[in-house]
Amino acid sequence: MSELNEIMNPIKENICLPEFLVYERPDTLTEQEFHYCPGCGHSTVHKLLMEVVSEMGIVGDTIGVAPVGCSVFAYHYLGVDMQQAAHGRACAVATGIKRVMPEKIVFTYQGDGDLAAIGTAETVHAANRGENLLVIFINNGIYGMTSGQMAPTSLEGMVTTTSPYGRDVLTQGYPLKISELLAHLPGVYYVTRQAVNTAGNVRKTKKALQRGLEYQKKNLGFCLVEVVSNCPSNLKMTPLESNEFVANQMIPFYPLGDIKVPEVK
Ligand SMILES: Cc1ncc(C[n+]2csc(CCOP(=O)(O)OP(=O)(O)O)c2C)c(N)n1
Ligand code: SF4
Ligand SMILES: [Mg+2]
Repeated sequence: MSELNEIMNPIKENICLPEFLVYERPDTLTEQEFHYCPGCGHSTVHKLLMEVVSEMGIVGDTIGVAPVGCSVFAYHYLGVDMQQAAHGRACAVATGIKRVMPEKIVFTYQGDGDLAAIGTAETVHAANRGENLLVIFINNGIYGMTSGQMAPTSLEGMVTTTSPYGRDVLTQGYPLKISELLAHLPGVYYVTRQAVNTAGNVRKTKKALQRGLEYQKKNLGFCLVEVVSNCPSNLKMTPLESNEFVANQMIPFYPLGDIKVPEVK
């Protein structure tokens, strides 16, 4: 055994050299194992968000609000101060926190069932008031946590447990483009839609999160980062198939890129 250790040690040491380092978990992510299904975009966004918080050096100044949805246990993973909110109420809770402690950096982390259904009113009014928050909106087109019911964001024709024949827009309405809707409001400073289905998109999502937090540091108003994501379990797909679904079905309807970009002054 000790011989084996001797053989292995130089290799281990080499692997730890900076030039061999491929990835390092940010110190802002706790060591708690994610409960998310394999391939779920929530894990990627958690990781990116905590990388940004760590790189910006704002861990002690950041407060997150996570309501109900698959990310209900976000407080187990995100190593910043976290507050749980009732389903749909994240923007209302975050408004209170930010107004009491305006020097803190406050974000919400909300699913599409949460933000675009039960919490639409809170979100629209917080945006319209220009609350100085970063809202992170995970649009996977479905109610993930409760086994795949139709969300306002589900695509036309999409089969879900509550639309077994496919979403019929005549009776169930059209998929709701929250980002475009909020971008019209004067209190909203920055709106972007990104995705985490490819390495390139992951990098762009990280940049968008960083911009959202930096704008908040400067008190510039309401920022929304929508992330088009996947739900392999409820789509009954492998992680790879669900990423193809994002690329071929979701992104054509929810095009990626900045929707409201601050003017360069
Ligand atoms: C007041 C209230 N209504 C309904 C529910 C049931 N519920 C829990 S999570 C959820 C939907 C979550 O979907 P989404 O926000 O899209 O998050 P995802 O799980 O897809 O990430 C619903 C309807 C609840 N917990 N509380
Ligand atoms: S049910 Fe869907 S959204 Fe929830 S953890 Fe699993 S893959 Fe992710
Ligand atoms: Mg969802």
